[in-house]
Amino acid sequence: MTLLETVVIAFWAMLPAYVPNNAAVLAGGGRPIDRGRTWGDKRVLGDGKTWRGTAAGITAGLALAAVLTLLSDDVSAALGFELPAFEPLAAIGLAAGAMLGDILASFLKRRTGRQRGAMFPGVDQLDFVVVSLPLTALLATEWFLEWFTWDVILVVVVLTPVLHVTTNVIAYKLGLKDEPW
Ligand code: CTP
Ligand code: MG
Ligand code: K
Repeated sequence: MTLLETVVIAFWAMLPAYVPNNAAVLAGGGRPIDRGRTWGDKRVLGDGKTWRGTAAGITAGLALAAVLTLLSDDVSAALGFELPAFEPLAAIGLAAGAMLGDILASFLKRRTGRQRGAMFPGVDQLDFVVVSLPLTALLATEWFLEWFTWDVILVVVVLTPVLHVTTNVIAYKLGLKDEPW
């Protein structure tokens, strides 16, 4: 496999985990998951983690996985190498894992005294990878082992922070997000 092929496979395979964060930003608002509760003198998760944003994020990830699955044969033929179709459990692991990772990151941010919206370098960029990949490995083990080879995982770990920073700066400039991270 060439490096370009590995990058394309990594990006394609991760799209159902990438899009939930962006969908949550667009759809967010309403009731916070922690219902305003605190742990000690700090919020459990904060107002930035809502049911609506989470549901929209997971839905968007699943919908994208379904669309990519329909396109995978044609795109694979056009590119000349195989891209993954998403098994339902793989799609769930990627989309729900991404939202879960983001929620866990907010939990860690509050415990470390960071206000809502504060940045947490490293965690902000990789939280969803750290949860979505193990969850997918658990839910769809054979699919995961077929597609997330070590070289693909390495590309994901390098590529994701770059994409994350880029999309967040764009979302900030468009006025969709309050902070550029
Ligand atoms: N959002 C949401 N539900 C989620 C994730 C995100 O509603 N599960 C929405 C919120 O409106 C949130 C925005 O998307 O403010 C940006 O997401 P994020 O940067 O993850 O949240 P922050 O507001 O920065 O809060 P935190 O410090 O907890 O990350
Ligand atoms: Mg934020
Ligand atoms: K986040």
